Amino acid sequence: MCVICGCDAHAPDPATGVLHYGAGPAGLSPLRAIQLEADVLGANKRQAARNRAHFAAHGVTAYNLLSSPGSGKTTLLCATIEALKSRTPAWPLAVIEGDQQTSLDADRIRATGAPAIQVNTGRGCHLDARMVGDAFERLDLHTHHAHPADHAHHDGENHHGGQHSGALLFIENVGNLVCPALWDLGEAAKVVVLSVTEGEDKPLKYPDMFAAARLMVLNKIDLLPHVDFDVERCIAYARRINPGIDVLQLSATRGDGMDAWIDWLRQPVAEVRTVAP
Ligand SMILES: Nc1nc2c(ncn2[C@@H]2O[C@H](COP(=O)(O)OP(=O)(O)OP(=O)(O)O)[C@@H](O)[C@H]2O)c(=O)[nH]1
Ligand SMILES: [Mg+2]
Repeated sequence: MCVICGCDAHAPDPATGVLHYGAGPAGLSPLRAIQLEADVLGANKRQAARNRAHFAAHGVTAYNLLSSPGSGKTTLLCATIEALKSRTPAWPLAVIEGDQQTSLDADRIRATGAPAIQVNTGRGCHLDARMVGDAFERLDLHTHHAHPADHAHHDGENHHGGQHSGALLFIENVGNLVCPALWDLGEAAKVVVLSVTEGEDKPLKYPDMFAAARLMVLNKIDLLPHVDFDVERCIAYARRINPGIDVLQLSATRGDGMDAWIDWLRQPVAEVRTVAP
């Protein structure tokens, strides 16, 4: 359970009878939100800032992949690693895998030949910045040396002719469409993966996640003929929550949309933009 889920006082809506727990935008009462902002999330933000500076110093761009359990994050990462193998110049990359238990996902990543560190959160429902900082120190990517221009690149001043030039760190968060949205890990951007078996209403029902994400990957589009899922309506819902969100339609298993995804990853970091949680 997340300590900032705000499962305290509630008030029924007199018109609808719906019980609302927490009054703040993240489901917190204002007092509780202020207290936690000052300690738990405040400490996390400071560590996230250290991670961000650390990544920049090593020429690393980090992406935080988020979704409900089973949307296809690990499958997408494995397919991405395979797709990048044929691209030149080679792009150093590594993965930090977050799950409550097991090393199954890190094992799947390592089977591709890419380095992966598994973080088990136990009863925790999200990765925090300290976990990611600790894991990053154990990766060879940590010894990757930034191109002299990469610092300017991260400041948005140098795009190396429009192509990304550093190393890539993928952080696969714990499968959970709620709590991980609130935790800055020092990433360049959050990427939310939504699969077409989950229903097109998810951006409206879990708005914090879609508000925090820079990109929505609509995965498992190979299943569209078999499910009742309105792609255009889903995209409209996502843009109602976050008008600037990018959207890519993809099948991690069949390969549809992979080129556009790789292009998105290779775009200049300044264009990815950091979205404050
Ligand atoms: N049909 C189809 N199945 C997919 C696709 N991507 C993933 N899957 C399947 O969806 C299931 C879950 O995929 P994972 O990659 O383990 O999902 P995940 O988001 O990493 O799951 P957690 O780490 O448990 O949150 C597996 O059976 C995958 O084979 C896709 O594009 N199409
Ligand atoms: Mg996974």
